Amino acid sequence: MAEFIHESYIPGETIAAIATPPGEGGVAIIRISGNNAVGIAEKVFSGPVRSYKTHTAHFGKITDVDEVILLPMLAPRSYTGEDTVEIHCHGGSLITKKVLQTVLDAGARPAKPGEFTFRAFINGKLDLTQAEAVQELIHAKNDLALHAAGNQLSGALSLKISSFQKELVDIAANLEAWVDFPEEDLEIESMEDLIFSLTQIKDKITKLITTFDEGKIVHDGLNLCLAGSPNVGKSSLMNALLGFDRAIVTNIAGTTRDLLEEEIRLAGLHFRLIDTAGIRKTEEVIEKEGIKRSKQAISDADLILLVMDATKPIDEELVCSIPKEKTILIWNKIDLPHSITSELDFVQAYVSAKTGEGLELLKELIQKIVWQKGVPSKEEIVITNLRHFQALKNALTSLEALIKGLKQQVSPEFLSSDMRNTLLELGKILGTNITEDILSAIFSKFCIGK
Ligand SMILES: Nc1nc2c(ncn2[C@@H]2O[C@H](COP(=O)(O)OP(=O)(O)O)[C@@H](O)[C@H]2O)c(=O)[nH]1
Ligand SMILES: [Mg+2]
Repeated sequence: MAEFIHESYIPGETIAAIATPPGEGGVAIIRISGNNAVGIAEKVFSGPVRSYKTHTAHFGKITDVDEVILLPMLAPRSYTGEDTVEIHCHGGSLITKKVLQTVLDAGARPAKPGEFTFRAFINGKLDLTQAEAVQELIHAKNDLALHAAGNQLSGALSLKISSFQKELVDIAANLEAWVDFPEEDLEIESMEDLIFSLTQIKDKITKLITTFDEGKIVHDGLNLCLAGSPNVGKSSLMNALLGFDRAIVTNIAGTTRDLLEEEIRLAGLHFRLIDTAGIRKTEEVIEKEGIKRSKQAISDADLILLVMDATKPIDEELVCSIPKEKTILIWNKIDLPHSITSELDFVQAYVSAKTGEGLELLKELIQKIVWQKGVPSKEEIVITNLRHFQALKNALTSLEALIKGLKQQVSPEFLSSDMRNTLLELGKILGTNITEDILSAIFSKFCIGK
């Protein structure tokens, strides 16, 4: 079991790690943070590190290892809020490890995954949503995810949550006064005001919660599944959409037997494009299993690309089995003489995987349909994190109980306990009132050096 960060956390203890990804590159960065970062850097570096001004770069040597640039960033103006020194060395994996070892030998402790960001959080440089945003920024797979993470890092979500908290605290003050002096009956008028204000906050929280569906599209991407009879050109279309030959294409029916998955970016979003085995009746064992998987992929898909061979009659049974609401019916092979006569109640597109004709229109159509599902605008604050979603839902449940209780004039103690729970759940999002193991679980998802 992974050791929790907080269990070994000693404030100010100096830690070090390689902050750049493993492998070879132009430059690699070793990061040192803690009370003794400067002292340790001075031990291993050829120059007088203690005399350097903060945020200045210095060329010199790490004894017997490498020529480097050294960059001190002193507290509190650093990522962690502690004294930090970065050593930029040549990006060979052996050099990098040796520089790190030299630093460790001089007295630093190896940092745990996420420990730099953990310290930034502990030292108040970032609240929890911002710390989580760092992680999301690193792993963002599309423009919108990048933007959402950037928004969150700049504190937009925190601001929104703390504005809810502030409004609630104001109301709580009224409520507590009433709890303390119940003999002074709350006037009906102020009671109605309270309910009104609480309902407004409730509506805002509800609105934020509903962004989670969009947030999931941004964060996780969507499944696009290519389906259809054998030999209609599903694999050819996969390759054409990707722009390289990922799937094997032959004129033999039953070529694709397993699911093939590849990531594709369209219009600022990312999709998992899944090619499937063509659906037909068969007794062949491998193909049969392939078809079973195709059917599963079709039912899991967010959007089905049902491919038809425009030169052939359609397989009515297959077409009827596909859910229309989440499907684009694609007539392929329109470079050949074809006849598309049937009246089908599907959104349709006409392409040639061979010549590329119609592909741009198809991409636009996919975009349009996905957008209708609700893709957030860049300005909108969306919830992309399950932890935030759950805390907001819990906050909403308590808030609803509070409003109901007020309306039914239940005993004041219940009201203040609902109020406290609402505030507690909102606080969890920002990282106040949060247990240490939850904290560690969040930060342990980070990479070492972050
Ligand atoms: N003329 C023409 N042939 C195509 C087109 N798309 C696929 N094919 C051919 O149709 C055959 C089956 O293609 P494939 O992609 O393997 O179909 P799948 O079984 O649905 O994956 C191959 O011989 C392809 O070259 C197209 O748009 N035009
Ligand atoms: Mg195929």
